[in-house]
Amino acid sequence: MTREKLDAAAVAAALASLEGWQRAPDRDAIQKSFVFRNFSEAFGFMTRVALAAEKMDHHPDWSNVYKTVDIALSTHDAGGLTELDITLARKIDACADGRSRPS
Ligand code: H2B
Repeated sequence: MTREKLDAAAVAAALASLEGWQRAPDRDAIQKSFVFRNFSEAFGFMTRVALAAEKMDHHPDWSNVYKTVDIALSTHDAGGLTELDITLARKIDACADGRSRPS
């Protein structure tokens, strides 16, 4: 998978195929908030994401407050969005597996 930066059209096409992900307002990244029923579900989700991210050697920028997990994806080495971020976004959605609701 390439670490080349995606152009604006490629980012737009990728976002159209992803649910709930949007461009970050202040940097070349995409972001999404996940809200779970409780902390256990949020942390279980984070654990699954951590394992998927480690396997890809591609990691999210994220924070957790109680049952909310805020995630931003960007390829630091490339200074912006690459195919790796889109692939990780899909894996993250699979980790949420319908347990989260839109914030
Ligand atoms: N994660 C993200 N999001 N961007 C990167 O550029 C990146 C990463 N680089 N995880 C990886 C690790 C790199 O530092 C290691 C050495 O492969």
